[in-house]
Amino acid sequence: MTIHTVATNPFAGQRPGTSGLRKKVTEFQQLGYLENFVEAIFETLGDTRGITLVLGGDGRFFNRSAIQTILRMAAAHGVGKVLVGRGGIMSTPAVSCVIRKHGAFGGIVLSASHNPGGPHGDFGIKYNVENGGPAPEKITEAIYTNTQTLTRYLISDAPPVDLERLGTTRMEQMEIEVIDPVADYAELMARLFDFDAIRALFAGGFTMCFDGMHAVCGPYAKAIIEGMLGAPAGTVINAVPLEDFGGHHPDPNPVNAAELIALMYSAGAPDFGAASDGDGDRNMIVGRGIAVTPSDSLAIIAANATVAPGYRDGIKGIARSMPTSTAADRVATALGVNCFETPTGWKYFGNLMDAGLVTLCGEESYGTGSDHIREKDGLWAVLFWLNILAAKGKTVEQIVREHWTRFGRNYYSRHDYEAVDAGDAQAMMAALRARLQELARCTLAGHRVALADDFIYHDPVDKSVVSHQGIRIVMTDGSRIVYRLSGTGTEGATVRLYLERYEADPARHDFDTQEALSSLAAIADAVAELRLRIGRERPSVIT
Ligand code: VG1
Ligand code: CO
Repeated sequence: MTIHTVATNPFAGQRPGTSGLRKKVTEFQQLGYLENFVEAIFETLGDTRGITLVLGGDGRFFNRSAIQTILRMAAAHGVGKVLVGRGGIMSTPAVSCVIRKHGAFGGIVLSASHNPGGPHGDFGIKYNVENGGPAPEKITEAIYTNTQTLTRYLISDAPPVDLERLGTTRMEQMEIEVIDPVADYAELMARLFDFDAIRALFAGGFTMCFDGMHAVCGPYAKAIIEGMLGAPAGTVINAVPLEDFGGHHPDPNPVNAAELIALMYSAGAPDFGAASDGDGDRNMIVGRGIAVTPSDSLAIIAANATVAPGYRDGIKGIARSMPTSTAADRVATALGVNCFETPTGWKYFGNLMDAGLVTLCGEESYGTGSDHIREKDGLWAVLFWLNILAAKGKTVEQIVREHWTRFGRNYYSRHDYEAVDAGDAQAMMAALRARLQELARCTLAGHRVALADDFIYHDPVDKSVVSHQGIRIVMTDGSRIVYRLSGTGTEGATVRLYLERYEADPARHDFDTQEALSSLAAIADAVAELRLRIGRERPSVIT
């Protein structure tokens, strides 16, 4: 085995977005593309000799070969040990859990999350730091800077490692341990939740369908829900991870998890439905005939948190991303704890959790989690709901309705305009930005504007400041319109429009969400000349 120094030239555009570097597989397959980015990570880390790293991915196409390349580069950089998931598989929350449990220096996650996979799909790579969470902005920016000045990378010519066999091998001086990707994670879940109560629930005939969407969560859900909690075999569907996710979008929302939604709205619906995404950090919660909005799910978990053993002493605080509905804020007020508003992306929650300021975090994009790790956690949210259902003995619908009766309902929806022309999207945002001062004094179709700004986040822990995190127009009655450009897409630009309206009166909790938000949607379109400027008649996805 020899370590080679390979000459290379920088690639443009290797700047990590909301969650790591995401590109088409074909872009990653260019000679040196992956190697350059990994080299930039190692250069950013500084002295990597003797450190322990965790490595795993969501099993999508290119995962295995990327793992072998990264192992050979880690060995060349003198890394002491790499913990790698069997088959190269490890969900994003499990990577976070393993980093923390084994005191690793950091980890590399290979995933493009909810983006489609396969030879013509997407691939992604993300670095996580010592606390188990996504690298903060200053590290991702340093990685990007390093990608722009690279002249060479280091790699060993060692042969491929057998990823199927558990146990330890060596490459150069580096130890490689292939671990069961589920074990540490499952053990953590069993400590957080009342598994006896959930087992009793299933033993009493409670029925559930978990859609693994042929993504990474299948093996985790099988082992925990069917294995440890005794749900009947077949409770987990689409459980085998496939390199192309069976040709589907592994995105757990009512549009992409259509099979599960159809089941949950049918006469033979089970009591509970759930799904997770490509890398296992997102979740969708569905009851019989009712899909729970992610923002509501966060609020409901917060309001009922103490039923779970891991949260028995109460929560320290809540954080939500800015576009996420304010339903959680109302729960925080009732509990007498703080609610923080952060930019989109899980990396902004890490400081708040490390400082002990918050326990629960959530995003409208089907992401919920807590300080048990430093990533959002799909299966965790599903188990939390199971624990709540077991403790309350009520249906999902009863729990949601009772929550609305107590706190009011935040009608909420996100409209995505995908793969639009990037120049048009940026011009639309720039035009809006230029009008913010004027908008802040407006009355729009009967709604008085209380605030119009481009969201700036001041991190209360490390005092860092990030700007341009989304344009928001907040009305005096609390209704909100938010515009953002996605930072995870790989084609053109994706415009996200977020709409929220609060309704306290239980007699008005039964409107169709889109109808309830239609006047706000019309205002949003008019103010931004949205459809006109991006040349689209309607959103590509509504969640
Ligand atoms: C999207 C979501 C954001 C989430 C991010 C990563 O980002 O809106 O809430 O944190 O995906 O999720 P964007 O920039 O496209 O809006 V995942 O499950 O793809 O890691
Ligand atoms: Co994900």
